[in-house]
Amino acid sequence: MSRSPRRNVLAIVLAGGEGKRLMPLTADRAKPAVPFAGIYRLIDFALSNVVNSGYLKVVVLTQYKSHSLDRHVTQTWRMSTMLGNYVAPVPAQQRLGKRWYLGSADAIFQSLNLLRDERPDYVVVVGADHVYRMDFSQMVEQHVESGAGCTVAAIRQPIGLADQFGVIDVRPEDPRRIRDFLEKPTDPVGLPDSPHEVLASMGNYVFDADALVDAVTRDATTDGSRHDMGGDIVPAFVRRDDAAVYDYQDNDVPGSSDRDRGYWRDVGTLGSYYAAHMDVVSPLPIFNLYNFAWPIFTSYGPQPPAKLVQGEGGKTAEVGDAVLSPGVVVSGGKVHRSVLSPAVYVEDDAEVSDSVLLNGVRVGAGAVVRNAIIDKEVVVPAGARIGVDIEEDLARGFVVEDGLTVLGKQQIVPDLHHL
Ligand code: ADQ
Repeated sequence: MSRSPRRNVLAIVLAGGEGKRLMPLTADRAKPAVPFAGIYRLIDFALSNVVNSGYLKVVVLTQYKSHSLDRHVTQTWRMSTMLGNYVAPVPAQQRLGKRWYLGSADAIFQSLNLLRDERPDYVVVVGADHVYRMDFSQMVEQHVESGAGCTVAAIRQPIGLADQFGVIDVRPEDPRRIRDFLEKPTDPVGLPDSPHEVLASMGNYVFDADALVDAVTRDATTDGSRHDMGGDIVPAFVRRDDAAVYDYQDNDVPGSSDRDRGYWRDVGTLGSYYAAHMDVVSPLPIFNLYNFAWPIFTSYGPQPPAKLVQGEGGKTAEVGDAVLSPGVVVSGGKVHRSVLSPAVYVEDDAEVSDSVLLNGVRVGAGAVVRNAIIDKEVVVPAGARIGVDIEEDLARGFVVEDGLTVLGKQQIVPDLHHL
């Protein structure tokens, strides 16, 4: 937990994102509610970071398909942790006309009453769809020292990904000041010392509270604004030469090892979502979920322990390099390099490899699942094959992307012979 001086900080977690590129996983849930590593939801990482940083006044701004997100935030963060009274989900309030939030800045504008009530000196604004550990109090200290009205957290990313991020250009004479900020540029320029990389915004910001209120209020009546934190608010601070950058590499989270210090994954696509899971599965995990000095809080309901048992045919379950959640049963099947979420059932002679199975997926006897992401409660019938033959997968209407076969929640697996 953070040991920095106590400051009057309100944390705002932006959790209204749609996550179109994660379809079909976001068909029924907001991106921050997408499950991760078996027992977590993406939002648990942002909320755990906020709370471990010592900030107990937290609001979560939700909108798009927020039902399962609200339920998770309420169950995990209001009821099952000691922090319950502090974390409040705030649905789109439609205070200002009958509309939902336009962009992330409008979400804050529509919730300005929360700032008036809490009267913070500083506001930490964070996204809810990344996997990482970060002590925001270290960023707040640098923000206070810098005297800037806005500080943006930054990390180096490959230049090929620049069109997914806000790209930061710093002053050569003062590398902590932002000279230019381009939201998702299509013709990025690499860093002087590393032309294949850019300095990307992590979508996490610290503001002087007054400066944030001014900025989102002014933005609300600005013609042509998309009312977006990265697209409109940060550039406005930069134009006034009032924006600083915080280098994530300077962040020192208690309990981090050399291997996972500086780990940050934007899990915005199916490929990156899958890759982040493989980081957790790897025998020496690149992202360490066992850092109890900086716990990631969650809840997953009343599940019994995971169990590996002999199948009916007497075969022993074979499991290696796998993450098993509570409620999992592997009965004589084989599981390798995979994440099994709560209540996944793998029957006799079934084989699951290089895959991510979400809650309650059932893999029938003798079925084969490879290179797949399978959403909640899908039943893979006995003997079926998924991720083995792309033509077969396409013929059955499955999403095939980034070399992965992806099935949506409760999607039916048709019998190939009846197509
Ligand atoms: P994006 O992630 O593309 O880029 P956005 O879609 O606005 O930006 O999402 C940012 C966060 O705000 C997410 O957590 C999302 O869930 C949430 N959000 C979006 N619209 C919202 C709304 N109307 N109400 C509440 N929450 C909302 C941003 C920055 C880039 C930066 C990347 C880092 O704009 O500059 O590089 O994040 O991933």
